[in-house]
Amino acid sequence: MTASSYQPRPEHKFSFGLWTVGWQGVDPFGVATRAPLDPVRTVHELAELGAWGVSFHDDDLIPFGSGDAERSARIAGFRKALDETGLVVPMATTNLFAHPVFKDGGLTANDRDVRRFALRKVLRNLDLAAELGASTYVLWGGREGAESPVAKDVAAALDRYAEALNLLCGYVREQGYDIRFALEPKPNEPRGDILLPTIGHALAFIGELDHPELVGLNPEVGHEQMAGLSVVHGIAQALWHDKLFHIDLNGQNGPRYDQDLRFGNGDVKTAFLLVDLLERGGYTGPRHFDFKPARTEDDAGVWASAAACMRNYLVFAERAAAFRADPSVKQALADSRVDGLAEPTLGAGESLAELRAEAFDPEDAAGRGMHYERLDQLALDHLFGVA
Ligand SMILES: [Mn+2]
Repeated sequence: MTASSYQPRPEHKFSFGLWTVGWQGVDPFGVATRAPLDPVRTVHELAELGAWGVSFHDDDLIPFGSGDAERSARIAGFRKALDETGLVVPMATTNLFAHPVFKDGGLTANDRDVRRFALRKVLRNLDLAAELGASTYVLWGGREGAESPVAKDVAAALDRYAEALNLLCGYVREQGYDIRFALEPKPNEPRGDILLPTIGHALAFIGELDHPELVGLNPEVGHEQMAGLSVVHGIAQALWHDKLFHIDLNGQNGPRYDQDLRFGNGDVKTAFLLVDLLERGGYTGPRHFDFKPARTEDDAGVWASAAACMRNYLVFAERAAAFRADPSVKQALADSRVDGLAEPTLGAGESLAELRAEAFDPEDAAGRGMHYERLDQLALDHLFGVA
């Protein structure tokens, strides 16, 4: 593969949130280092780079508190840019975290009138998402949580979260929208502890809803890593449940603040093995980047980092395909009996009595090497480009 093969094309389904490249560099210790980006320009720049889609929070496109005329004008400008570039809107979401009214959360705020306002805000942007053709609506409950366990009745909060999801699913069905919801887990930040902190918590919650078929996940690489978990295992389990509706790709260096590094920075090996999983695991949705160009960067640096997210994905995909096609890898996988796990433990027609009667030498089995070190090194050699 030549370097030009790393040129992103629409069929790769790369998408970016307006808030990613649009991040101005405001952090808890410093003010903005970059000027605001006009969403219209963002659409044109992303298309120029080879992206396929753009996602948005309501407030990214229409500043909080805008009047109807301004709202219409901004939507019209955005639509025009989409039409001119062919970019699609695969996903939309609601900002239920920035305005101080949401300081105790949106859908699970202790104040009922805040919860009702939050629901109205979601409904309004859900209509816009449907109009713009989005098929996924993400709910990231950044403020749905607490700093102290005594401040939040978690059971009641989950009741209210479920109530909101049930109302939203009912609305989507009633309107005939082709939209499914995707919950985005995160363990903490900005709240001390956030509800539905991991993929596993969210999967269990979905099973309690009225329309579980309409609700899945939007896991973010860095969020699982903030919790010290394997994002590859988490995504694999989400796929196993048919719940990987969407994904947020970015980079993170272990449990610490939410770094939102460009995809490829941070835990490179995990990023490589995640792409390997996505490319062969049946995921057909957007390859969506939710990252923040470092606040050290100027405008040119923003677009360079966006381009690098896509380039790194394509490099990983190429290396993963080569890894899987390598005869020595196939042999190493066989030597490690990786395929053996696909065989049911009980044979077809076999009884538990037969299983119990089987002779087995644990000392012999314990002496078998698994050869995982060689297999893992082959993965690294392919990642390094020295296989
Ligand atoms: Mn993040």
